[in-house]
Amino acid sequence: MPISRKKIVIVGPTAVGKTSIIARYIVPSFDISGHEVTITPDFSQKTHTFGADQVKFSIVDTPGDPKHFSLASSVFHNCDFIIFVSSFDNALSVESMAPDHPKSWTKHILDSITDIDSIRCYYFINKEDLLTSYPPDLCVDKPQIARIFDEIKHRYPCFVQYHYVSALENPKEIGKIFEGIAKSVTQTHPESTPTEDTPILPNPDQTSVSPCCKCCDIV
Ligand SMILES: Nc1nc2c(ncn2[C@@H]2O[C@H](COP(=O)(O)OP(=O)(O)OP(=O)(O)O)[C@@H](O)[C@H]2O)c(=O)[nH]1
Ligand SMILES: [Mg+2]
Repeated sequence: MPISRKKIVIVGPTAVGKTSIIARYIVPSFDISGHEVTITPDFSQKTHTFGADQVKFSIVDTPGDPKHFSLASSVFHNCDFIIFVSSFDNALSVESMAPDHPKSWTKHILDSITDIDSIRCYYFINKEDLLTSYPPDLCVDKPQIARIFDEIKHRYPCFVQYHYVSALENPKEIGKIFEGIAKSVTQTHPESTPTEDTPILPNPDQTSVSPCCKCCDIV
């Protein structure tokens, strides 16, 4: 069975929901009611199977609090994907993703990575559920996010897509987005190692790829 092993690192300001997104992706029924500040990188794994192909993700959760976040750590070593996370209720978490922001997350991280050509990045904006329960002026609006994503993608073409998510209300959609990323691995990385008795055949799943969520249609 061809197996691809890929490393995903999740980054972004504190309390935007990085740990919650991962927890709900790994176990959709996971209770995410509290904020337990992540203080050191935390590792989890999940495997996706597409016919005869397997994609094994190692996922690294990182601290968002500047007291604990450190680029000196080796978390980005051999990384394949980086997911940047902001949240709708935190305007600064969105603004600070822009490459020209004085404390830009994208610039800070991506300019420090030497083999950036081998990395693909995604941008998640979490807590979409708050758009319906919070006063609109307390939430970042979607056109602003689209503008900032354009700036990011212009500077860093390694960005693929952005997704509105809600770890609280829609873990299924988060699962689908990760599944879409895994599927892209089987399509773009034919170097995955087949065993002797598994000849490389077209993967039947590849012919039926549909947008993995509603955001895929906009970007
Ligand atoms: N309303 C809402 N709350 C959420 C959502 N996702 C996470 N939260 C809440 O946001 C808070 C912070 O979530 P975490 O996942 O701990 O945030 P984090 O980004 O890992 O924070 P650090 O570890 O400090 O970097 C918690 O109280 C979660 O319950 C969501 O989709 N909607
Ligand atoms: Mg955390």
